Amino acid sequence: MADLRGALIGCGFFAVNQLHAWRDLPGASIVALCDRDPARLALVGDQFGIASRYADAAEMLAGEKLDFVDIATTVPSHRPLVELVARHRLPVICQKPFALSIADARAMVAACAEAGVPLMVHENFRWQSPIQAVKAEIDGGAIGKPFWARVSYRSGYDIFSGQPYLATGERFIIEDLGIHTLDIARFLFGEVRSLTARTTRVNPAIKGEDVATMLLDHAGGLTSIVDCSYATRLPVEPFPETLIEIDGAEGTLRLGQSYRMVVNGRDGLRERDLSPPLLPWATRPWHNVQESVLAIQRHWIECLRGGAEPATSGRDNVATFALVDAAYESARTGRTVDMSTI
Ligand code: NAD
Ligand code: 89V
Repeated sequence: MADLRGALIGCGFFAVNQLHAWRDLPGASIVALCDRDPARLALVGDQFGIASRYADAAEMLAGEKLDFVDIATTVPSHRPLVELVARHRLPVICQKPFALSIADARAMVAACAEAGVPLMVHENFRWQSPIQAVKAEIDGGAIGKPFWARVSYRSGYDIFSGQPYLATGERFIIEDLGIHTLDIARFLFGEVRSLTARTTRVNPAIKGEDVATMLLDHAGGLTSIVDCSYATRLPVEPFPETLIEIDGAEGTLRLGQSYRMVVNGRDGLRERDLSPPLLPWATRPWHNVQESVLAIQRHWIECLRGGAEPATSGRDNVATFALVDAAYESARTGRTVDMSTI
């Protein structure tokens, strides 16, 4: 079967990971690149040996024969680009954060539904192998029915040198990072009925909040805490690990620092090292995130070939995006937000 022909829009900091993963995956190839910054276009095009290069996405879509488009730009361009691709009736992947607003997120889902094309949000954190292993333990009943959980990401890593735009937005940690950990909470514990959040900014050099603590009431009765910080100086820097604690009716599960999982459950006490593999092109400490890029892109190829809806489809991601919106609203008003109002 011939490779699916993909085009990538946005050749910035993170897109390089996506291009490495596309190069490693059988079944799809990136045949054209687009970036409005000629220097990035030339650098990345040369690095990956991709000769078809465009400064304008509309020109690329008019000039290339494609099977899908991968959008790796920052959020302001997501809606216009997704809608442009939908007008060309092509399947589309869009990086997180999906949208500037929930209205934009819903509009992109509607545009792709009307065009009859799949839309996946590149929400990769749930695809990290340690998170998948935690999900398998829960689903396998290792600790019985979970009733309490914590999804925690606390770091002092300088994220701003690689992604300077993160220092300038009104919204920072919930929109950029909390969106991943809220998605993990949905993935592991199901949909959310209500949410309460508190935020603060510790780093005076940035505009948005860099600490957030969120309390989630899940529809199944479980309560979870989702907390994140880029102002936390630990003796051993855990970036970019998500730590997880789950209490179940028949035991407990802990995913601790350095990817150590301890399950004290139905089958007694078990400890596993869930360190992700270091892919040939990966660099520590990003290798955990980089492995999840490979996994989500493999999933996309399987879904396109099999006609299945991706796990993090646009439709699915609207529910994660709603949690982000609810968190900002709760932090602003001091009130608990009923998710049916978002
Ligand atoms: P970046 O600024 O380094 O790169 C974005 C690139 O897109 C730039 O080269 C820019 O010139 C180009 N671009 C923007 N609008 C364009 C348009 N309309 N047409 C053509 N090119 C355009 O940003 P980044 O750090 O690579 O982040 C990109 C996205 O990836 C963000 O949404 C970010 O949140 C996300 N991201 C995701 C992860 C993850 O783990 N999923 C990690 C890091 C970043
Ligand atoms: O997803 C992101 O945009 C990254 C990271 C997870 C490291 O915060 O900035």
